[in-house]
Amino acid sequence: MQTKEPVRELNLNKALECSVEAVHAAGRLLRRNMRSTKTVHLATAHDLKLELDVRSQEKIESVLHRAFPGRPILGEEKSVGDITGPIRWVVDPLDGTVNFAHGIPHVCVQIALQKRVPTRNASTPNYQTLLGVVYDPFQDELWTAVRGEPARLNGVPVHASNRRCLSEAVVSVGFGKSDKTLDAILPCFIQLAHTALKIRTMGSAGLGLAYVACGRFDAYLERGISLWDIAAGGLIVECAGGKFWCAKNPGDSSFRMIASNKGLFRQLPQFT
Ligand code: LIP
Repeated sequence: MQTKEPVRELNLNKALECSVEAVHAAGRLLRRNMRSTKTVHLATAHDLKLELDVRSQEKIESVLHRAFPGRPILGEEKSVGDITGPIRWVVDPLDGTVNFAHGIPHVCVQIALQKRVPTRNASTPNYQTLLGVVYDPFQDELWTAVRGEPARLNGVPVHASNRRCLSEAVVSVGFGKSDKTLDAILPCFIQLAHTALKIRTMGSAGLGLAYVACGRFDAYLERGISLWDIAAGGLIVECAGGKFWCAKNPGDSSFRMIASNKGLFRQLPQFT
């Protein structure tokens, strides 16, 4: 059943509660299977898709649909319902799949709630993120944000760092999945390697953004990234007083993005 849910009846508190329940349910599944033999559904030059990506999304879908029947889901593994409608979930059931496949406990589960906003170009609907949840099941760290309210880590308000000098900053860079995005980001990586205190590349965009929000990273940049990788974390960065910028890459559905504290943003390589 597909409902054309009126945006005014959003009940963000209930949406936040069921998002937290969903990421915890998916997190338990990932923790249980961290040391199991992984079934690989797809392997490319710089990426893997696991059966557990699908199982995690199914777990999330069942929680979200129980609370909000018929609300569309734009998910990394599949989409359900009309994802161009007035309201939608955006779900990354396992962000950091290659880390997880290699037993590296640096992964997260992400859920965002978005509403469609007016745009001049009706053929490409525009969305605003109202709510974001990022959960690291191995550190048991839950970042949450509702637009207009403080970002929180395990319920405690967090804020982006206040470092103003790139030479004092820890900057994370994501390398994406294709040679094209690698070639595009490497010049930034080299520039930052010489100018920042340290560079880190960790393999989870959601945690990269969450770390900017709580001041562990001072900035995070990536070129070829999907909406589900950044929707929740981007709002969390903004609600933590940081700066989040993203733009569609020409010719495909990926994004380039820069997240940082307010003081460093202009010192970072700006993506054309
Ligand atoms: C990953 C991102 C990461 C990026 C990887 C991959 P996935 O998401 O979080 O930042 O560099 O290529 O896209 O595929 O593990 O959900």
